[in-house]
Amino acid sequence: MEYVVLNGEIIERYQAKIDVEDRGYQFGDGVYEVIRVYNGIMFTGREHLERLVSSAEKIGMKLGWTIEELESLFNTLIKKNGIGTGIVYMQVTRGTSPRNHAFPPAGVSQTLVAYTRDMQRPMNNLANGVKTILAEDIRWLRCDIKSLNLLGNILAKQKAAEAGCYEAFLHRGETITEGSSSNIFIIKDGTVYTHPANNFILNGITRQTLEKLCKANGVPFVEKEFTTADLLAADEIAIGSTTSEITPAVEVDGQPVGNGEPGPVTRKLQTLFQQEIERQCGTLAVNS
Ligand code: DCS
Repeated sequence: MEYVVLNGEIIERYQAKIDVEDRGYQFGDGVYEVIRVYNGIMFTGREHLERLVSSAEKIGMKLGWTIEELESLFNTLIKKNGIGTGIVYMQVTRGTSPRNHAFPPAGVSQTLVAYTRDMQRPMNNLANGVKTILAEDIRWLRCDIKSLNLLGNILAKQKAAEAGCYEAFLHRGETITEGSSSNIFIIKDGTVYTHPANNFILNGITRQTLEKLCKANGVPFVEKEFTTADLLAADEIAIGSTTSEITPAVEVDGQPVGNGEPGPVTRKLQTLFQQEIERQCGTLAVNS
């Protein structure tokens, strides 16, 4: 039996019905989060839920559930679905109302949906790294909002998939912003560089966690714009996201990154990150 959250309730998946005029379905008018689960425990759960609240506020929605209510609902869902290693996906839309671009009248309640999925850690990618391409960043100017509207991201990811690659690195003009579903870190002479947290990127929870870990462990970490040329000349490149953790990028547009193997700083970041997972969620099994 698979359970999902619909509004405040946990019900069987087949019983969950969304109206055809839900604004998430018609406009992508809502926000979402993906939280990693290790050993049945949400990793950086608070930070994700706080970002959900903040994404909602940025589009003029005051969430109809408190962080504590959401935490408790998702913990119950994880337990009921028997998730050990996986994810919780959640989205909140502006609700169901006759189609009209302007916000629905007061009193229309938001739609909250959440489900879990078993998802092993990407052990092969973590060990060997992944291939990537460059793609133009054609998204809107509020990439700091984790909006359901992902067309710009989808088109870039599809381009990567068609090239047999894992991720597309997006550039606005010459500036690298982020990946289609990740943040990007380049390493040059032992320093980690990443795009500043402004409206051009999503301030990833993985990114924020990594920044804290670097600062606490004496790894130089600098928030600064860098160009496609800097990226191609980097010693190492790492991708950071909830599902990818810290994944080495070993190729960009067919060119090897450094010597084409995951580098020592990336390995150090992976170790620090895994230690943080284990601190929050307990020891990880070797292959999951
Ligand atoms: N940038 C974009 C555009 C993203 O979509 C994501 C995560 C990130 C950065 C990294 O953020 P987190 O570290 O908080 O995950 N995207 C989520 C997604 O859509 N699937 O998995 C993660």
